[in-house]
Amino acid sequence: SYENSIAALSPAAAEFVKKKHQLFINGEWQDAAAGGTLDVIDPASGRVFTQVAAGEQADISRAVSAARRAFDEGEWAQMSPSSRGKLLWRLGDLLEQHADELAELEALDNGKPFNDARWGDVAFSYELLRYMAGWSTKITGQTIPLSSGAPFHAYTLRTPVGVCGQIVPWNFSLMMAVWKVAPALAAGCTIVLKPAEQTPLTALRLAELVQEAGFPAGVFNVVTGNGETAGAALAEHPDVDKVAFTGSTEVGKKILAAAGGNLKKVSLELGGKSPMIVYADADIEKATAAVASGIFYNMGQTCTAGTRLYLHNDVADRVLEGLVSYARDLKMGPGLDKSTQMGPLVSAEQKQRVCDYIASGLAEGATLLTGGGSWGEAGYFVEPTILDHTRNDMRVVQEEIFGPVLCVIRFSDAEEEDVVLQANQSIYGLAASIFTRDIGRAHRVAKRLKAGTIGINTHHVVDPALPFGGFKQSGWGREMGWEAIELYTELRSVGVAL
Ligand code: TXE
Repeated sequence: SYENSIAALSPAAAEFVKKKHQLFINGEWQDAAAGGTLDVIDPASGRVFTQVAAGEQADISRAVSAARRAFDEGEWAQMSPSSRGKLLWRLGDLLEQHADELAELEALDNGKPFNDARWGDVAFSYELLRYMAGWSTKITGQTIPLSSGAPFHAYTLRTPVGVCGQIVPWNFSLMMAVWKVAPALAAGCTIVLKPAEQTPLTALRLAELVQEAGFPAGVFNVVTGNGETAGAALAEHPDVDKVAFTGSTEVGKKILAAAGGNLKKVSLELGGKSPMIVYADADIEKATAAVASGIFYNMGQTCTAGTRLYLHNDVADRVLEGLVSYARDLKMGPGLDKSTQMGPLVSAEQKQRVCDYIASGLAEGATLLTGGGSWGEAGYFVEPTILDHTRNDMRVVQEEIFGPVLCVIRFSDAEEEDVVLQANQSIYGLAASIFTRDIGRAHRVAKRLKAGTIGINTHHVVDPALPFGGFKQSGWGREMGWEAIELYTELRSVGVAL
């Protein structure tokens, strides 16, 4: 129940939840100019448990001005790369010190299992901060011999892009924020962060920790609020130099249009419909486990979720038997209950969307192997669901469901070639995976699949050092690794007449 969820919070997390949640602008906590608030809902019970400020255009403008001042003048603009790196490392340490509390906030706000939040979202966030701390002192250009042989000493100079608007979703709220915040700070940028309206809490706690770490005022600002108001105002603001967005492809296109006003730099991490191909020669036990977590991790609300399983006929029964028993054994419950393996979806809207997709798949002729709809009396739970005998022309196979729904498409020996083409038949291209013991085939297919991240005998491949992003309508640019630093810097060519 709701009371049980709240009672399960540690004193530190409970104290944070009870606070008045304001906007963080120029190092100060402030109400929204218009005074509005948004309800925050516990998805395990459907009950409102707190409010946050509803920032709008005026608040975005205040935050952008603060970020502009911090970028152009003062301590941050003068700070040495090594001091920036130290601050980032300190922030990583603070996240680790408060890891349980942050994981509880994420589990309450988003619904995900506490252990996934603690060892997935939060641990990844502090490791990424440390990884990016290291880049602070290694952002270099090149010296370039001129092709004309002209008497010039020429070199490139890489400097921070400026004020960054960062708009993030609710599926990994803290982690999506840190994916963007860490490289931007390492590069020397300043930030206005707009978290998702469904899950604003960890971004606000992050702001407290940024302050505690000792970042100068105005370097990092958080404006909570709705997408159409606060988010849109940030994407179109003429004094923002770069916008980074993670979310739906539909909104990604709006961000792009809004950014057109001042042609700010844009990076987008959007939807996916990632295929997993299991060949007959795969290690079936390992492949089954990887496919199961490929689809069901985070209740399927993962942009890289393996939602389309292309499964060789010869091993289909064994794999499906394993997947069905995995799905049926998942312990469902509120994220704050430490024994929970599968929490609710984030919102009533998301639950409805996913249930409608399951119904549409069945209406188009899929066979239900397990699951099929909502679970429990309260909250936004959806059972882990497997739809067999789906086809590429079905909506469930083409559109992003963003829930725990696996679509199975079987193939035969004769279709070995065709299956790669089918896997590529999507407007998306975020991730893909191949399960086989044939090393030649694994590398051949890895090169043909049109996706930004490829797993061979594994599905979720993600690390602070590995560039992450999408082909096609899954986005623009690559986050993490050195490539993230490129997103947050501008390159100058300098020529010195000798
Ligand atoms: O996403 P939105 P929603 C997909 C997934 C899901 C669907 C809808 O398929 O079912 O999107 O989810 C802000 N200008 N993904 O509606 O709206 C919004 O406030 C500026 C995949 O929640 O894209 C939030 O902060 N900003 C995805 C952020 O955009 C706007 C993760 C994401 O919300 C805006 C989430 C606007 N006009 C959903 N409208 C992934 N790639 O992982 C909204 N926002």
